[in-house]
Amino acid sequence: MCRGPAIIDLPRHNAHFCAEHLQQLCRRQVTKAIDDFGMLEPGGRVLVAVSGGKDSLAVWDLLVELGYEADGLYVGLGIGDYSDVSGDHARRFAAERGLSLREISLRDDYGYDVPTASKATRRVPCSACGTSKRHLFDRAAIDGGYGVVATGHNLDDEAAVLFGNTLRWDVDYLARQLPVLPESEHFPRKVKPLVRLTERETAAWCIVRGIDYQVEECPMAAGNRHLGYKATLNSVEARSPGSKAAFYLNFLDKMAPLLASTRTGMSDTLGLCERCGAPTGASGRPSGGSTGGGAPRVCSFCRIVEQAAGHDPVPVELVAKRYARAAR
Ligand code: Q46
Repeated sequence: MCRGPAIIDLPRHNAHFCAEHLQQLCRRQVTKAIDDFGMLEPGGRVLVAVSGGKDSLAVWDLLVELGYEADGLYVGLGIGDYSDVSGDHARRFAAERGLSLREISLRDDYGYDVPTASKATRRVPCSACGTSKRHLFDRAAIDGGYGVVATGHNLDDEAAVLFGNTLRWDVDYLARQLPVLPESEHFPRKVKPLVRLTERETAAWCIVRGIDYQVEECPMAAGNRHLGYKATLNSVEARSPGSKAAFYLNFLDKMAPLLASTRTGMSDTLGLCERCGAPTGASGRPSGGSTGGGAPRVCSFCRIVEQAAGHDPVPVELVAKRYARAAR
């Protein structure tokens, strides 16, 4: 770009970048994503879902850089050393920059962790984990007066999900695969400002910005089929640079609008959980009907708490090995 020393080549942009131009590229792509999809109001307040990995720390850093009032929330998942190290990175990042980081611990605050939840509920770890995180981020945002939750999903993540949804022609999921999910009475807006950046680019952002992050893969991810989709897309990308971005960004441009009419307003059909008051699609007697007949309406998060909190803690390795075997 400038004849300065290059630190990275990005074949999809057909160029090499120095540290300064790489940062410009990242800021530009995030600004474009925010503007194109109306993710945030200028200078707006946002809660960042922080995992301690490169993407969540990069999105937090970029949002602060771009002038947003961005606070972090870290949810301790209790996945052994992986969670300990991830939490340390999140805390150090916030402390070094004087940013506000709130923490919730599944084990200390709710009496369970992800491996135990997986065993107790017989769900794959990522399902129990995802339900827990979604519930806690939504609740923290609403309680804290944040209208928006930002996550670190990047172009590789979104392209892999799109690939999976397309392989199954899962029209419901395809219709909802947007970088912004609008706020509603019960939910904050969810935004993904990194959708125009690949994970290699967010890693490079962290390196040039001096951000230490959790480099290990979550030990529970072994059975996660998105890793396989990512590998497939990477091999296409290696032969044809730019394919991954074209696949996902052209879907947003050309296909998502065609699917708009099939998008259903989910929150219209939700009831309220009798335990915690959160919106839920679970069936059961209507809210406020506790004296009536029928099973209580209980959300997935409260069901996990009920089943997992009384269970003996399950070692990470036990669950990780089981799902790694199942994935082979
Ligand atoms: S942390 Fe949780 Fe991921 Fe680990 S258990 Fe699966 S979902 S892989 S983002």
